[in-house]
Amino acid sequence: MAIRTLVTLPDSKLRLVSEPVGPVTDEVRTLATDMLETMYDAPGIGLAAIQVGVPKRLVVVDLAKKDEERRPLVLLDPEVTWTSDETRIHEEGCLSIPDYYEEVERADRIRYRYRTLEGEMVEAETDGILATCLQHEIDHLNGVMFIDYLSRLKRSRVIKKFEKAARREAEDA
Ligand code: K2U
Ligand code: ZN
Repeated sequence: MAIRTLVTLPDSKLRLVSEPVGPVTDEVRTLATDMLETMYDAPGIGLAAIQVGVPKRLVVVDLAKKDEERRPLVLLDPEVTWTSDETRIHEEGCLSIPDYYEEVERADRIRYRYRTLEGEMVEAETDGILATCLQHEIDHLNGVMFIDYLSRLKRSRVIKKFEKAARREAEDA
């Protein structure tokens, strides 16, 4: 078990389109375990493998509150198969864009499909924060981040802010 380093803006790795997971090996199981540990430590309620630098279509989610029993979900090659016309607006953040939150409008309900670590195919429908989180995470697998839904001005400002911070860090190193 290990807490892995989070990839943050402006790292262009976050723009990669991740590859299908393929066979469930011990390496995949260890990655899923490490992703959950990294997510709980952050803390967050979701994490995509690219956020720890691995371009594989693997997502972990756990909506359990701090004082609740953990309910980890590991989704291999997840896909959104249907979205409702109705939308909801939710304030989003991202572990790869620390301390930046903006409202994003997404489908209120979704149907989604994924493979489990045990090799089963699961299809389900959800709404609310799980629907928001899964759309956010599956976007990450396609190199899309929530700032891509903002105005060009807001997006360029936040990217410039992180580019400036990265330059400063490189100069101080
Ligand atoms: O992908 C990530 O960076 C994980 C996000 C997932 C997430 C973003 C927006 C809305 C729901 C889930 C982290 O969990 S960021 C922390 C967070 C938690 C709840 C609401 C907003 C942000
Ligand atoms: Zn994110």
